Amino acid sequence: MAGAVPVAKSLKDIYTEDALPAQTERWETLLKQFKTNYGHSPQFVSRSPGRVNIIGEHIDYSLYSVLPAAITADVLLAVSVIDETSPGSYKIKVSNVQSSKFPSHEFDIPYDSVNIDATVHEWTNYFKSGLRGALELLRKKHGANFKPKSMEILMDGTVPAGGGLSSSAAFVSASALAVMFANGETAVDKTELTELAIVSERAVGVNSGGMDQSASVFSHRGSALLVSFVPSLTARPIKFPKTNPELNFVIAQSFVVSDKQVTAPVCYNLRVVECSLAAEYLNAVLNKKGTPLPKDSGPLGVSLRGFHTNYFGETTLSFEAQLTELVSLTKSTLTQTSGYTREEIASVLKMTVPELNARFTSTVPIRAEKFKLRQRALHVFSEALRVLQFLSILENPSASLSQDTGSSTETFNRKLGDLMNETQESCREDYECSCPELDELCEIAREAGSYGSRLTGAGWGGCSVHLVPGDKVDAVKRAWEERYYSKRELTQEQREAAVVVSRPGGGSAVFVVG
Ligand code: NG1
Ligand code: MG
Repeated sequence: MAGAVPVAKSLKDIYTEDALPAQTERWETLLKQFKTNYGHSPQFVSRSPGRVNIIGEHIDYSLYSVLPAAITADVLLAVSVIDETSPGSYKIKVSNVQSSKFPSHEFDIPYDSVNIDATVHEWTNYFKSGLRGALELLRKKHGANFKPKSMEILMDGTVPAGGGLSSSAAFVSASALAVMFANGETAVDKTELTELAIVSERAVGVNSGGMDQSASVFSHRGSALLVSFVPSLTARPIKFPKTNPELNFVIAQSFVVSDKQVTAPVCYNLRVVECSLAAEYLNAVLNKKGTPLPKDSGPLGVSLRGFHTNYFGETTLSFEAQLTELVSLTKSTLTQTSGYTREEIASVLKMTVPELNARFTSTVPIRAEKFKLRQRALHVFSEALRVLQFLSILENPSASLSQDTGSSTETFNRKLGDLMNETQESCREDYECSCPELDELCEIAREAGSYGSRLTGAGWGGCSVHLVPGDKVDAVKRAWEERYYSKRELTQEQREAAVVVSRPGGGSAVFVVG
């Protein structure tokens, strides 16, 4: 048992020391604004942070472990339970501190269903998807006739949207948590909350994996988090050893906005489909016993991890050796570098094209002539391997340095950084989820002293993450300013938010007001 979401007594329980002054001011403004909007104080605030992914990109939906960390930026929902129901429905009033960008809404929601129109891009959809997930859980606990409470909500979100720092998962997790708490669940189980947030977010139209919601809910201040999905969801805090100079994760915005909901048919959702098709294809060709892939918790019910397990069965090979073998099997089996048509894949899977479409491309719309199974599988297996290697360097720094002669801190940094650089190359070449601006930010940073630079999150824009020793942070920032940010038309606000030196923050929490 991972335990319950903490009920914080003070903001010190939530934020790192350097973030406290600004956060205290922000919370006071939120509580005041709530009073202005609704005429009384909120009863509680639910909070869930964004995250930066350190390593393990686009492999969570293939059910391989990933290593994210929560950031300070978060979603706050100030909430009050109200007594405004009608016989068939309850009321949800939602407003946002940025009211010109995110207009207020009042919903009368029927007791039996929460309607979400994923084709309309509407900010409150994320709240509704958290609401829907939480209600499913509440009904499982209290019976099908459970009647949710009416609520007034004011949101303040500081995670940039479409920026690869997972604003959506922070919003969905904070919403589900708020609904649970408002309905009397004062000890919300972290695993239950995460699992429901993962499934709920798919209702908004993106077939996402489970990394973001896990990072948002489970993170511990000062640690990254190893999130694993097999055999079940687990999250383990991972400390970074102290080095001198201290290592920092620096996050830099590209200001290329990639809205996953809009681009999903040719980007994110297409990759999810390609990975599942690669799993089926490899299984059909390589699994001589002909055992079908096991149904799993990935978005399409079959995953590369499922193929992996099916292929090796009981084995004495180490997990690293298995992944290394899978990389070479992919190269020798999936030889078509230009991709595979639906007809080619269907014939290997012994199904018709309509059957293939019904099974893999009907629940989420995608647009593609060819599916690049080779490149996608190569990225996934090699990235899963890099996560393991990264972890073993972190957990056993002296072993990984034993044959080295130079300064041990320097070698440690270089080894971690090299893995992050390899991730970026794999994302650019094989997964095709980078973009020229992200590549440029990485190039500039490396030249100015970053050990490892890569995109973070889904990519195609958004943020990048860089491993930079404390004495090089200023030089890297200056280089970006001169060579990247000064060449773009940015508002003062964007300029100020462009680069963040991140300390791993805490996960979801509830704060009782009063
Ligand atoms: P972002 O783009 O940061 O929301 C997405 C997925 C993750 C993961 C990463 C790529 C959602 C909610 N999240 O993150 O599950 O697959 O891309 O590693 O879609
Ligand atoms: Mg997101």
